[in-house]
This record gives sequence, C-alpha cells and structure tokens, in this order.
Amino acid sequence: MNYSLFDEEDSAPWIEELFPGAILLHRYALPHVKTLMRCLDSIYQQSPLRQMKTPGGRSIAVHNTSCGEVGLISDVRGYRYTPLDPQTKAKWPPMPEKFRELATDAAKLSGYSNFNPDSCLINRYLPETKLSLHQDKDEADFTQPIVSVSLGMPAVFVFGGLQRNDKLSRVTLEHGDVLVWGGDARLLFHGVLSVKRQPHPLIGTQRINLTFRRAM
Ligand code: MD6
Ligand code: FE
Repeated sequence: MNYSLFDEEDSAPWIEELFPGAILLHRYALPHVKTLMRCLDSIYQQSPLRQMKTPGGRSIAVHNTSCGEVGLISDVRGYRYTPLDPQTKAKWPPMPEKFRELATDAAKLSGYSNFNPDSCLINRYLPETKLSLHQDKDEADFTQPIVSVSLGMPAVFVFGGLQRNDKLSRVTLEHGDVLVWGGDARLLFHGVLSVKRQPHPLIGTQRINLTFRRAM
C-alpha cells in the first residue's frame, strides 16, 4: 500500500460559489505552501507579528503584520493603511512576487482579471482566537476583490448580508483554501468563529490567513 498517494499536495482543487461574487477555490494554494511559509519567515523578521489595539483601547486577539506598499493598522485613532510599520518605523516588507502571483491568478480564475493588490494583511490565530463580525471597507476601490488564503488549522468563516444582523451562513476554510471576495459579496459582514485546537502537520498549532487587497 502506497500511502503517499494520499499526500495532501496531490488533492485536486475545486471551485464553489458561496454567494454571487464570493468564490471559494478549495485547496488552490496547496502547491505553494512551502514557498509561502518561507516568505512569511522573512516578513516576520522585518515586521514581526504583534497584537494591535482596537480604537476602544483593547488588544486584538489575532496577531498580525503586513507586507506591500501599505499595511493595515489599528490603534486609538482607528483602522487605516500606512506606508510605515508603526512598530519598526520602517517601510513594510515588499510583497513577494510569489504572493502577488498567487493572488492575481486566483482572482483571474474567479472572474476578476484586473486585480492589482498593494497590500497583504497577515493574521495569525492561535486556538480559541476569533474575529468578530465586520465589513472590509477601509479600501479605496470596492470594485477590486479581496483574495484570502488560509493555512494551517481549519476555521469556520461566517458571512451574512449588508446589515450586521442579517442571517449568517457558515463555511469551513481549510489549509490551502483561497477565498475570493468581490462583486456583490465585497461588503458583506463576515467573521471567524473561535478556532479549535487541531494542530496541522506542517503549520503547527496555528491558523494563518493572508488577505490581499487594493488598499489605496
Ligand atoms: C480570516 N478574513 O479568514 C479573516 N476579509 O481570518 C477576513 O476577514 C476576510 O477572508 C475580507 C475578505 C476575505 C476574508
Ligand atoms: Fe475581513
């Protein structure tokens, strides 16, 4: 019996439309995971993961950093994109070409042929970490989608409508899944339920989410 037949890198991708404009490319990033992780190591050395403060002054549970021309930050003055990392006071690390390629290829496959990201937000979830329901509306151009890459432990992504209290649907985002979030879905409320401890053989006891955006 050759168990390597079941090597994760071999599982074929498939496409699912969750909502008009929201396309889930199952396992699409699997062939690129090792490269992505190497790039992340180098980004962390330049701009480490950290916990930012909400405008209300509380620590955000998710650790984050950014790469690209601008990065998303949060502090007492609110959420915004900045060209400098407030912690290092230097530019954010450049977006690796491999990151950009993966994001624009996924967007193209989903019908967004002109996606041109200038920012990638990197979120790290440890067990019991969640992300509250929100809309992504700090970007300049809502005709550009957001491309989201999930790595490591699975998480339940919830999404609703244009009002915070609209009915919610759930979908599990697994290691290697790419979610393209554009068109009529671009401004839907969404969040991530508390992540369960389910250590991943390659990524460990964490979930990493990359969101590529056209911010400016
Ligand atoms: C996450 N993702 O998956 C959080 N936002 O950890 C997001 O908040 C998100 O996946 C906009 C578009 C796609 C996303
Ligand atoms: Fe979001």
